[in-house]
Amino acid sequence: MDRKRALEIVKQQMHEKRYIHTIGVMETAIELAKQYGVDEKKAEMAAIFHDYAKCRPILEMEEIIKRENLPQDLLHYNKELWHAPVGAYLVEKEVGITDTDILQAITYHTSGHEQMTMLDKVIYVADYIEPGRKFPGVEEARKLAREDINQALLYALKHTIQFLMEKNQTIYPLTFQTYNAVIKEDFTK
Ligand code: DGI
Ligand code: FE
Ligand code: FE
Repeated sequence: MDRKRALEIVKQQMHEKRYIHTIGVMETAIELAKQYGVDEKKAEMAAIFHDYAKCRPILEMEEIIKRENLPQDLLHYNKELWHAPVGAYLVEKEVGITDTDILQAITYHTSGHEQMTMLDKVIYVADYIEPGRKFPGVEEARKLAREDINQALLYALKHTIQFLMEKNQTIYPLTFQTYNAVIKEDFTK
C-alpha cells in the first residue's frame, strides 16, 4: 500500500490532532529506520497505523479483547493500553495488512515486550519523540535516539514508568518486563 492511501485510511479514524501526531511518528520512524538499518517501508506503514484504534469506543475495544482472545490481563489495566493490540487486530481485519512485523510493532507500541525487534524499537521510540511531543525530557530522548536507540528506549520506558507512578497509576506487567529486558540487554553487552 502506498503512503497516500494509508494516510487517507487513518485520517478517517481519528481527530486532526491525532492525525498530526501520526504524521510526526511516520516521519520520525522513517528517519530512525534509515539510521538503524530497518526496512523503511515497514517503519512507514507501522507508524501510519500505530494509533489506528486510538479513537475507538472503550466498549468496542473491550469487546474485541474478549472476543478475539487478546491478552485478557489487559482488561485489568489502564484502558490506554488497549488501542495497541486492538489496533493491530483491526488493521489486519479492516485494512488487510498481514505483515507480521508491522502488526507486531503496532501491538507492542505502548508496552514494548521482552524481545523487541529493531522495527518495534523504532516505532516505540518514534512515538515518544515525534516533533509534536512536548514534555520535560523530550529533547534528551531525541538526542539519545540519534546516538543509541536502546538508550532512547530505556529512557522512554523509565520515564513512562516514573510518570505513571507519580500519578498513582498501575503499571502493566509487560511494561516492567520490557524495562527489565532492556536493562539486561544493555549491561550484558
Ligand atoms: O497512543 P499515544 O498517546 O501516542 O502513546 P502510547 O500508545 O505510547 O501511550 C498511551 C498511554 O498509555 C500513555 O498515556 C501512557 C500509557 N501507558 C503506557 N504504558 C502503560 C501505560 N499506562 C499504564 N497504566 N500502564 C502502563 O504500563
Ligand atoms: Fe498509541
Ligand atoms: Fe502514538
